[in-house]
Parts: sequence; structure tokens; C-alpha cells
Amino acid sequence: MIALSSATLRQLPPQVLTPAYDRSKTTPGIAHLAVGNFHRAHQALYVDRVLARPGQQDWAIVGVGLRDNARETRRAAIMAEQNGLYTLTEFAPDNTHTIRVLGAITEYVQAAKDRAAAIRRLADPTIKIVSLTITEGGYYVDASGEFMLNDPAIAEDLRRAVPETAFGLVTEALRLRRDNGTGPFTVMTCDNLRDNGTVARTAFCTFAEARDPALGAWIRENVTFPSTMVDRITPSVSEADVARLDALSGVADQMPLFAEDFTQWVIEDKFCAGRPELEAVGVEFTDDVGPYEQVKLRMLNASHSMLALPGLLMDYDTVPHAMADAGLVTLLEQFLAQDASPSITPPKGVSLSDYAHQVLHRFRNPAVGDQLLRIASDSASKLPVFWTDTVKGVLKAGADHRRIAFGVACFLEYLRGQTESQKTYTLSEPGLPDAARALALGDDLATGLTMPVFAGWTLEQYPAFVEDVVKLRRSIRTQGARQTLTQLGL
Ligand code: CS2
Repeated sequence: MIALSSATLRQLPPQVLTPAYDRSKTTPGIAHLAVGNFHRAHQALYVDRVLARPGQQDWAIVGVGLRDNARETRRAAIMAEQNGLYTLTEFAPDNTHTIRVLGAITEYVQAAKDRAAAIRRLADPTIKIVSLTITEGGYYVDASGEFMLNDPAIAEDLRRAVPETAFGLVTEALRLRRDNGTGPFTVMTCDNLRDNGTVARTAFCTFAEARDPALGAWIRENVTFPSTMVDRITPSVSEADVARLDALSGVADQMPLFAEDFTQWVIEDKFCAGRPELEAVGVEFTDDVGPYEQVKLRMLNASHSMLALPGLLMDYDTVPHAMADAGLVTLLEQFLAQDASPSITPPKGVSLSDYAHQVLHRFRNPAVGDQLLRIASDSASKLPVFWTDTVKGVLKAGADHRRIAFGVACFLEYLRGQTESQKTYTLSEPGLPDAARALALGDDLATGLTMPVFAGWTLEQYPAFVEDVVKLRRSIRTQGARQTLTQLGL
């Protein structure tokens, strides 16, 4: 197999598509913070396409790794060895696939190695957009929409001379830009949050104001924070996947990735320092991302969680495996049609029943084999984003709340880390402090509902719902999630 780097790019097997532009003639105009699989399979693909268009060579990406751990060091080393190149294999539901080498990330900076240098890199006048995927829980904005200035991680970063968080790096880079007269860059969030541009604006501006009021005011005045809706199912990549993907491509890529063939990106057209011609490569620009985002978060992401939490308890491992369970499919079909849809105002021309159908079709894609554990991870940060509006709508309307009560019961039981056949799994709940998790694990099955996850759900007004969640939890503990789901009689 042939190793992947700029030197071998023209010698790769014919089934592998390669960048249709000369990478040496491009310069980064975008800096992306936190270069995970999703960014590499989504934004970097659109940028790869745009770089091949006339006059668009100034929009390559400099990736910025924020974490300070062995995984990040390895990522940076591979990025260097492979000159930022990697393969993306896109699988259609009929198992046909396309393999391409993406070349959009032409430079990689491991911020932890030299934070001041990373700040200077962002401050370079050629950078027009700083985009980010720092996860749903990464914005430190609470249920009432306030940035958590008192959170220890934030409070500490505010005191550091050279900060370490995304907020700190961006604030200090913008200070240099203001002082040098370079002007602002756009800060573009690509995380799954409701009204993500506003959340990003709140987070970055509040942080900056707390650090330096005058700078904060300048940022509020000059920087734009477009909202975005991003969509592409991108599973985690195991060692076995690496071997499988490399065998398929014939390329010895140390960090290959795969995704479904579906992709969508809708962006609010609000760029204070210009933007690439992304509309030419499939991105939709709009004045109001809200309706797109409602549909995506409350249908796709919400039903992903609605599948993953019970699915894990029922001993399934991947989405397509769980989708072979008729009980779970009925749960999702009804959740989408009866619980989520009634409170959604879709964009013009979008049919919610078609969308629901398409979501289930995407979940069935056998080649993607997305992991339930990946989807369940950080549920404490995701559920407030994905489920809150639906739950509030159902409860307020006095509608049938069985499915959401079951989903909530499964979430609380999932926190115990054990399937119904007593197999254990490793939880990844960075947004859930131990004290909050303890609330879910005690003998009083109602106290779990007092966790911050449910803030704003006004559950105290719905005792019948609370009672049902408790009953369902008891049932899951004694009879298992599968039996409990059957007894729901959906
Ligand atoms: C998933 C998302 O992690 C999750 O909760 O629902 O990663 C999902 O796959 C993407 O948002 C799809 O666009």
C-alpha cells in the first residue's frame, strides 16, 4: 500500500479521487478550531470543492487542535507526515462508495505547543474566518442563555496571560487584529446548537468583555457570528475501520474517515471579512437558518438520541443494528410524526414527513454502521438542545407523553453504564459533573429529573409525566428496556 503525502498524491490508485487544484498555490483564509472527524468530512469537503474554482485559492484551512493530550499530539504528527491529506470514503445506502483524498487543510497548528504562536496565526490578516466545532457542551452557555463566567475552566482562562480555551485564543487574536488595524474575522460555529450563531456570539463576547471591556465592545461591534446548520453522519473510526478503509482505497492513510453520502450545510450570510463562494459547491445561504436548524436538531439529532439510549440498554451496538428492531423503529416513527413535528415550522418547501422518512433511511445505511455509544456520548449536553422544545410542546399540549417519558427514563438508566444483559460500557459525559450524575443513580428515581439537563423543562408542572418516568425507570431496571418498550404498546 502506498503511504499518503504530497509526494505520493499523483501515484495513488485510480479509484481514489484527488484534489482538483494545486495545493501549493493555495493559502489558508479559514482557521478551524478543533479538527474532529465531522469537520474533516463536512466543511473540509466543501472547501476542497471550492478551492478548485477559479479565484478561490485563498480559502484553504489551517486546522488548530485545541486539546493538550496524546491523541492531539498524534493527530498533529500524522497531519504533518501526510501534509494534511487524508482519505474520506462516502458510503451510499446501497453500499456503493466514493473515495477521495481531501486537500483543504494545508496547515495544522497544535495550539498547546505554543499558544502565543497559535494566537498570532489566527491574527494573520489572511485569515478571514475562524470556524469551530467545539461540541454542544463546549460553549458554557446555560439553560437561560447566560455564558458561565464562573465556571472554573472559564474563570481560570480569564486570569491566564496567554489563554487556552477557544474563547481566549479568539479574544486575544482579535485584540491583535484590532491593534494592528487588520480588522475582524468572522467567527462561525458549526456545532449542533439551537440558534448557534447567537450562542457563539454570547459566549465569545461575554468572555472578551470580562477580560477587557473595551476589546469586548469592539468585538461585539465588529465581529459577525453567522448561524449554521450542519449535517452529515460521521462515525468514529476504530482501528478495524482504519484497516478496512485502507484496504478499500489501497492507500496507507493513518487517519482515514468515512461518512454517509448525504451532506447539507445552510449558513446565514453574515461574514464581516468576506467568504468563499460556497454557494457554488452546494451550500445554501439564507437570512434565517432557524427553520432548517429546528428540523435538523429536533428530527435527526433528537431521534438519533431516542434510538441510541434505549438501543444501548437493549444491547445493540450500531445504528443499523438498532434499526432492525421493529419496536425501536415504531418508537422513532411515532416520535418524529407525533411528538417532534407538531411544534416545528419547517423552511418553505420542506415536508416534515418526507424529512422523517429520509432520516430513517439514512439511519438504515448499513455501510455507515454509526456507533450508538458515539451518539449517546455527552447526552447531558445534547438532550437540552435536541429534546427540550419537543418535550415542552408535548407536555404543554397535554399530548401522549409515553415516548418522551421512555426516552428520558432510558437516558437516566443509561447513566448507570450497564446494558440489560449486564454488559458494561464506558460513559463519556463530560458535561455531567459527578454530583449531577449521582442524582440519577440514587434509589429515589425522581431525583434524576432535578439534574441541570432538564432545566427549563418545568417538570414540576407535570407530575403525571414525572410519575411515568419513575415507573418506566423501575420497569427498565426490573424487566429491561426491551420489555418496557413492548409494554408501552406503541
Ligand atoms: C449525532 C450527530 O452525536 C450526535 O448526537 O446525532 O453527531 C449527528 O450524527 C450529526 O449531527 C449528523 O449531522
